[in-house]
Amino acid sequence: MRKPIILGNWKMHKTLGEAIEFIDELKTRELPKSVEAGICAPFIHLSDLVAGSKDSDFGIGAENGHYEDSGAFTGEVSIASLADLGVDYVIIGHSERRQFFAETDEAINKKILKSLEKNVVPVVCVGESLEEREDGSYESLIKRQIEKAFMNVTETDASKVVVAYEPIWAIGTGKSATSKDANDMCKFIRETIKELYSDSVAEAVRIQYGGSVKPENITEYMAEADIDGALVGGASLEVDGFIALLEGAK
Ligand code: G2H
Repeated sequence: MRKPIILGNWKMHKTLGEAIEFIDELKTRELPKSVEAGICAPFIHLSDLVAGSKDSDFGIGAENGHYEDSGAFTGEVSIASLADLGVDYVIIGHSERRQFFAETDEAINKKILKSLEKNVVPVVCVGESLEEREDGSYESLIKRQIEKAFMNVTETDASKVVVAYEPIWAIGTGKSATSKDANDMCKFIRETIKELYSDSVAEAVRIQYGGSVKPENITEYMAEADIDGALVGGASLEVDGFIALLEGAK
């Protein structure tokens, strides 16, 4: 049985004050125990959010991280230092990072390996563009992204990875994939993981859908057999909305 996991991805939203206000409010609310919950926030908020969420029912994640422990990488934050801070998750290879910051499959793989080494749960994003969807190359692309992401990840570690399937054409556009389309791809990802590892790893790995998920459509996605949760941007920015997502996923 895979525990559903709902993660907010705040992207480049909220000031520190707004972020703390959100966490303080969330802590006062009853969250469904059957759903794992987390908020992934900008780097500068993480120290306060980790401290502020102690003894709460939700975790805190980063939206990126560097695979080197330290060094001359101006502007970067190491996964090692995120682990030291007590961060629970790190989003890796989000399409916005692949697209706007030239993040490669090779770098994504190194980040996943580092997160596993440091006991931070990697949430690795894969997904195709509208063009790739329409020209039919999307399955081979997703397969390649998964194979490269999991390179050198051991069988024991593989099931700790969370995969987020986020078709680029559905991100922040209001145009969500149908639950059937999303499930077909999550199933395809699971089959790819099974080919790489085993039945038991494939059955244990949690696969989220992401792209314009909101309280109104979360239940539909969660009803699908291969969708184990969601990575949510816009709809995770308000406490009520975030809780409605958790309720819809239980
Ligand atoms: C996709 C998603 C969060 P949104 O990027 O990762 O954002 O829910 O706003 O489409």
